[in-house]
Amino acid sequence: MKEKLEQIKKSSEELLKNAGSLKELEELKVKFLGKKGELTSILKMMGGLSPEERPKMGQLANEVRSKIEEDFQNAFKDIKEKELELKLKAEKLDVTIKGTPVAKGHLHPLSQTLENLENIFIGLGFTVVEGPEVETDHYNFEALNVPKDHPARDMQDTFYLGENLLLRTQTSAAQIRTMETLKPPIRIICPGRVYRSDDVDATHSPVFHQVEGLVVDKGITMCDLKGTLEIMVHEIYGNDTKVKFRPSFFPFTEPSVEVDVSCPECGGKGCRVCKGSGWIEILGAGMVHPRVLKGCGIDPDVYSGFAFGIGLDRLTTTRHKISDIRLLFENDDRFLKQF
Ligand code: 2NM
Repeated sequence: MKEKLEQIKKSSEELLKNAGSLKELEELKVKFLGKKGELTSILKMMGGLSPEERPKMGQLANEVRSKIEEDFQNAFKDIKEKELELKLKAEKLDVTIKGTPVAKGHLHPLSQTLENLENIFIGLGFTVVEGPEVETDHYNFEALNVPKDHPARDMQDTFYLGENLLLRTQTSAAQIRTMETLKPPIRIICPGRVYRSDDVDATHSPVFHQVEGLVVDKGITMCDLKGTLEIMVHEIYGNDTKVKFRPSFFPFTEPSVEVDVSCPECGGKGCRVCKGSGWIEILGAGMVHPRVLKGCGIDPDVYSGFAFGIGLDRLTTTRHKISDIRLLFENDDRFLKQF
């Protein structure tokens, strides 16, 4: 029996040395220490020993069992460490290797200019209001004091979608709705896409963008209009830019003006961009016509207001010295990347 125990101890030591995986070890553990394992079957034979031999053999058997158990524990520990080491090696990441650069996008130059304008006017206490692109004849023309026979209503200039529906030719409709629903003081800007049946060339597109502004309160004058627009121009083109107000005509304002800025290309000397004049027209404006105020339920004897319409596309092309408006709509990445 003693020999048998020694032999079990030896063979377990031998086999443990060669075990290469956790699975193999588990199998060996069952083989030696399990309920039906070699050691257990030896211990079952203890009953047949004489009373003198039994304690000695018992002690030896316990020693062998402890030794084998200890060996297994150590073997488990070693293999686990080895396996972890292998796993770490296989999954090793070199965090110092350079990554693949991902091209960063940015806002379209029109969106950048719009964001600039919105921030300027929000800083002056304005709120941004938006409206639908499909409008009724009433909001696009009638409420703006555009007479039935005005040339702007002509089929040639306006995309009609039906008897009364059309693609808005300006964003004023949103301002009319605001005047109908809110009491003065009103300070809003309405940015958005507008449509006119123009032929496409370097300075015209049937789809373009406007930012219209409106202020209505007691005692609003032309001075408020001038001061507001000068702040905007200086923010967009720089403080050295000169601003010129020229008399003009719109059905919805009286008096009306067109606003020019000194040419950002030549500084006013005259060049190809300003067609030699030294000035570039960027917006139309004026004092809101009393008939427009009245139509919205605002008493023109108590309140007055100014309004303006900025061409966002023109503002963007001139400030960035872009020669052709079509570049803004073609989405050529090589062009857009520059802004
Ligand atoms: C322009 C020029 C001048 C304008 C007028 C109004 C409203 F709704 F108050 F009547 N909104 N925008 C206006 C005035 C627009 O665009 C060149």
